[in-house]
Amino acid sequence: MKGRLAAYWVSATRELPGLSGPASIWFTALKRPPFVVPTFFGASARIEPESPSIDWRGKSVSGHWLSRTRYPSLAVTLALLTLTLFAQQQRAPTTSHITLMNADGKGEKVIYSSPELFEAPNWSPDGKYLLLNSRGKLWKLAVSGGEPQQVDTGTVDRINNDHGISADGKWFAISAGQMYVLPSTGGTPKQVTQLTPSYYHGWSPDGRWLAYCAKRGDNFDLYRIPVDGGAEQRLTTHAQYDDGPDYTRDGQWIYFNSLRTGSWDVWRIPADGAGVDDAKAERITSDELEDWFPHPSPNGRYLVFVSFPKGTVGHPANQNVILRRMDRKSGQIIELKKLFGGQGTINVNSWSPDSKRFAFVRYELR
Ligand SMILES: [Ca+2]
Ligand SMILES: [Ca+2]
Repeated sequence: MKGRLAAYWVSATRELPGLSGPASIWFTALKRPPFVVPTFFGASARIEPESPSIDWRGKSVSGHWLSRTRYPSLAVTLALLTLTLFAQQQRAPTTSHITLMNADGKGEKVIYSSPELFEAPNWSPDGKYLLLNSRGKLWKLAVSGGEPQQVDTGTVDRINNDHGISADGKWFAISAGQMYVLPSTGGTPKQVTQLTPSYYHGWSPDGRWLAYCAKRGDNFDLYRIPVDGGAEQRLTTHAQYDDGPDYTRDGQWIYFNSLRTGSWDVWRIPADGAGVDDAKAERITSDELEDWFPHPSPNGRYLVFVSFPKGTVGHPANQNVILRRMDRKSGQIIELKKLFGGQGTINVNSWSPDSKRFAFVRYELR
């Protein structure tokens, strides 16, 4: 097989840095894997032999979906793509405005603006700081302002925007291919999952479980796993894409977003799973907007989520989106703010512990 010319098709099925829609490239290679090729979107792809698969899909460190097909499939080869540069460096130059807002949409306050890409604030349980990711690292930013302080995450970098804080404030969960837990004072992360991709989204209020989105086979579903490690438990089985699980503070429910009706909507399931054929899954929103990342407020009253225009694929960056709020009792939905953002704006729970405010990031092209 040495020297056989092979053509590879590399495509992004979700957002790419600086691009708003799917993109793809062709390249050819005259050698056997492993080798590294540059891609037009600025990162490089590492091609490795592994199994007789002709399709491969994975999630880069910055949350960008990539897939690959070898064509023609003359040999047994698997392409394994690894972004070796921080993809956010290739994203269109944007300013990140880390912003606080009252639960009623008023009182907007930017506490920090940066030419760097900052994403996905969590509000600490003591109310004092936000936890964000930037450049593959983890950062604390005091709610009172000042400069972000980097968190020591040992040898784990390429941390994406799926992170969170335990209810007692002592631990962080991060996603960097696998999920890890580390002390909130910084330190060596302990790997929790055994399979990738696994994207943290919620920490059960009793501290025992991490809920996450994972692709196993061809299906994206919700899973949970004991924080101390162990076997993962599947919570949904529907063939369509499910993402963004977040717990209610009473521990009863997991809210998430799903494409199972053909439009991204908010759904919920009991915290221990949707049951046979997802029979216990309840649809919560049902309009034509594409709703992502519902976050229950600690007092149980509201859900805040981000809505993309109808037909938006995935949760790309640099979109005109709407932060919306549902009253969980009445079901009424109101618009809190139209903004430029999407990916990075509110991927994980960002409510203040007193439920009076929440944090988000909006972006501005430079
Ligand atoms: Ca699914
Ligand atoms: Ca919808």
